[in-house]
Amino acid sequence: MPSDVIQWFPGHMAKTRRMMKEMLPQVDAVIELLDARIPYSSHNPELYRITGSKPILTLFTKSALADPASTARWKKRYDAEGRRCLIVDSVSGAGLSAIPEEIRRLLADRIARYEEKGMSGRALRVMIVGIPNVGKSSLINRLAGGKRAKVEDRPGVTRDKQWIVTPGGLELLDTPGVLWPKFEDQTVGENLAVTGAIRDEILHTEKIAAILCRRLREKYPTLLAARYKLGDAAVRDTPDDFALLETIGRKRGFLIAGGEIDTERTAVMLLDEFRGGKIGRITLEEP
Ligand SMILES: Nc1nc2c(ncn2[C@@H]2O[C@H](COP(=O)(O)OP(=O)(O)OP(=O)(O)O)[C@@H](O)[C@H]2O)c(=O)[nH]1
Ligand SMILES: [Mg+2]
Repeated sequence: MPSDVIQWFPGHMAKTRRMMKEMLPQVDAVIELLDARIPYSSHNPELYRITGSKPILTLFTKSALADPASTARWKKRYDAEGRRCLIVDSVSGAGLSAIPEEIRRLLADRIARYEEKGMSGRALRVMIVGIPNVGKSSLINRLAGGKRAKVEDRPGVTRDKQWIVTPGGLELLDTPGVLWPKFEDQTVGENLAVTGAIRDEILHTEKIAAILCRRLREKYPTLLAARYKLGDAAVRDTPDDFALLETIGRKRGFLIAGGEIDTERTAVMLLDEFRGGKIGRITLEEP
């Protein structure tokens, strides 16, 4: 992965880690958002160590963009490991109504203790964590009703922590997205780049798009062929990923002076269409 991406992490990472540790004693539970298209790459490997014994609810979010069969496999894996998890989508609203109940179930002991102390009805405080652009603020807005937290389709929108009260008796702590580099694994960096968790300004767009071509060719050749009218054979037999990107550009008529293909424009288009779910419901990694 581009080394400039990795250089970008440390200060930011340390600051958010500090904030998480500082706020942890004030919360009853943590909601971890995983991007259903990349559940492994979007998981913070340090999270369980940082949160210690705090109950965690994992949400596979953006599930409307992910391959439903893959998401079901991920959920099965998490269930088997005894981790609480739900499949949700904050745009369609799918699965969201189960969250407050699941939190209450997770915190049954704590709620009972509050009741013993005559503190029944006390709001449950939940910290929402996840990589940049995964949908933390979108989720909070859906649960709270209305546009309470700022949402944009780029990483790094939420800059500081913010408490938001929901009608369902939850107080949610929005946090800035944070990337946790898994240095040993280049695929993780690629997955984060392709799905939009890393600022596009610091990425080599054509390289990332070529990587996406490869991943789609390997796992979803039929969807790729159908979207760009390539024919299954062309997808299968095109020798290199950059050539495939060029073929897609030619099909779309993205040409520059001299009849050359505008690969930059093709790359931006391909990434946009993938992120917008236009190619199909796609998951890039399996449990
Ligand atoms: N399809 C789909 N899009 C989603 C979902 N959740 C969020 N998005 C989109 O993803 C983009 C980022 O959403 P945010 O809620 O701003 O993400 P965030 O995690 O708060 O991002 P940062 O504050 O930058 O860390 C927006 O374009 C949302 O509309 C989801 O469940 N499904
Ligand atoms: Mg946000």
